[in-house]
Amino acid sequence: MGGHLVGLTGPPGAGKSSLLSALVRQWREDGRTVAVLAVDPSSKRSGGSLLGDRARIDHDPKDDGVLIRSTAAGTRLGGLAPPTREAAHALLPAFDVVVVETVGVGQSETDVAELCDTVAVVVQPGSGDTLQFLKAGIMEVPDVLVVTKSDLGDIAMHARRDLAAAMRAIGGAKVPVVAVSSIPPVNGVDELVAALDAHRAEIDVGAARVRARRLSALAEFVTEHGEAGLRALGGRRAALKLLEEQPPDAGVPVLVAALADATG
Ligand SMILES: Nc1nc2c(ncn2[C@@H]2O[C@H](COP(=O)(O)OP(=O)(O)O)[C@@H](O)[C@H]2O)c(=O)[nH]1
Ligand SMILES: [Mg+2]
Repeated sequence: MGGHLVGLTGPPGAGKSSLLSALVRQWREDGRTVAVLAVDPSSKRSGGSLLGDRARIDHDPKDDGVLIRSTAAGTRLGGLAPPTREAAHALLPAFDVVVVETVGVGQSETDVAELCDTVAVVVQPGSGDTLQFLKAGIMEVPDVLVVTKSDLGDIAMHARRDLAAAMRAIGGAKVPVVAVSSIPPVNGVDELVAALDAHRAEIDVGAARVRARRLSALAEFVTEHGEAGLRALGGRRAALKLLEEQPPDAGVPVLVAALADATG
């Protein structure tokens, strides 16, 4: 079965990279190996200034139990490129935890939710992120919610309370809301690790992986053949059904063959 595929997503500046430094340290202390694929949208725009002051994920470069890679965003706004999905699957047998870190814009949240076993959505307190989050309608995405910068005190506690209330209101009361501080004194990271593990323990990872593989094949097909290709197959739902009738690894060739039938 391999490792645990974790998605970490949230707005720029929310504290994802800083949190990953603390998470990687915690996982290594627990004796787990970790790979991080950081999807970098800034390469599409002028320089890195879009994202302002950004922390790096710091780790011991001599520790071969940790692998950190930056990868470019996909063609769709913020979406995951097929090579990123492939890399995530390829790393899973070799690492105990594989994290895909994305900036939460546009398509990326739903892509990450499709790919990963467990998705943590990160918001920072007092930034209007909470409100954004409610408006954006991505509340089905998180398996765990993380409020960062808990060292800021009351505003972090308020954000935590508001998010918990919002989740209860949509029937998501069982989604834990964890507050963390990633700067010393680091706080809440062990609680977050426990929440991620608890989620993994309660899902059917095998079924999630099969579904993720099929959705990856679908995304790859759309990258190659466009929305027109998808329409020729009768739409997204019909294309997914074609994949579901085949073994999990049948993948893109199934759709390409169906496209040839449909257009030939
Ligand atoms: N006070 C405080 N600042 C933090 C914390 N985590 C991150 N930051 C700061 O928030 C800014 C953005 O953090 P970064 O990790 O780069 O966010 P990312 O864009 O989501 O990866 C940086 O200046 C960090 O030093 C925290 O727990 N407490
Ligand atoms: Mg970052």
